[in-house]
Amino acid sequence: MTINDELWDAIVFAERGLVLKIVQAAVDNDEDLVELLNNTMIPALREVGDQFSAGEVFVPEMLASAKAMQAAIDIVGPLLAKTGHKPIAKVCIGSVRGDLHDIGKNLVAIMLRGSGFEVDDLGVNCRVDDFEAAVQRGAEVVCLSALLSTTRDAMRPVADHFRDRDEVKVVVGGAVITQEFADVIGADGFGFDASDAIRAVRECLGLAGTPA
Ligand code: B12
Repeated sequence: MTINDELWDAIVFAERGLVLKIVQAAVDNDEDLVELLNNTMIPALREVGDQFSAGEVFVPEMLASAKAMQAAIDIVGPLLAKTGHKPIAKVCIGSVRGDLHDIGKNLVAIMLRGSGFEVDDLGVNCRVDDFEAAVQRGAEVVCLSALLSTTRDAMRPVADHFRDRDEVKVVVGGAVITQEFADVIGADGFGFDASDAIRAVRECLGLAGTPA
């Protein structure tokens, strides 16, 4: 696993300008952007979370690192999302009620778009009605994201709402979500990270095993 130490430090210390410079150089040099995301950027932000847990940094520092990360994703995202194909299906995604974390949700949306799905991104703090409205607009899969132990229970009413609707699938994910939790609330799928989200969405649409 290759870790870009300079980019790691730039995210941890929230040096936005430096983050942008390094990521733009990676794009210009045709580096593997998925590897950069998975091996450096995401773990660096996780490190900030660990420092927050340990009381070494506080919300403002966590927010500054998140902004630096989001700025980098704004460069990388459109490149990952390029697809010339006709959409496979329409899905919607949102962070559940009470949850304002959106970096992981945004990444999942980018990767789904890059894998040929049309994505209706509902943003953060989404309620059952927001997901229902997206289904009315044509979403076949409802993707829910939660990062807090206190907000993951907000997935339950959404799963309950769509339980008897065979034509709508519910896929859940986020740092506090496990397969076990997904089973307990009766979700149709669980994805561990952005690539696994694609697998989960394809599987619940019966597309497993076919090429993306
Ligand atoms: C950045 C950050 C923030 C930023 C968010 C900015 C933003 N725009 O998102 C800010 C500063 C606003 C913030 C606020 C808070 N945060 Co915060 N935050 C983080 C941090 C450091 C990184 C999260 C992140 O973006 N990770 C990178 C992304 C790429 O990873 P990800 O979100 O996990 O997503 C991946 C997978 O989970 C999955 N995935 C995500 N969604 C979905 C959806 C589907 C359908 C699927 C299939 C997969 C999937 O794929 C993604 C890509 O690989 C985490 C630490 C951590 N270890 O997660 C804490 C963390 C989540 N925060 C935490 C806390 C406590 C808070 C606050 C309550 C702090 C406070 N006292 O105010 C508030 C809550 C605000 C709210 N109401 O939501 C705790 C949660 C603890 C818990 N178990 O509940 C953490 C774990 C930090 C810690 N170690 O204590 N936070």
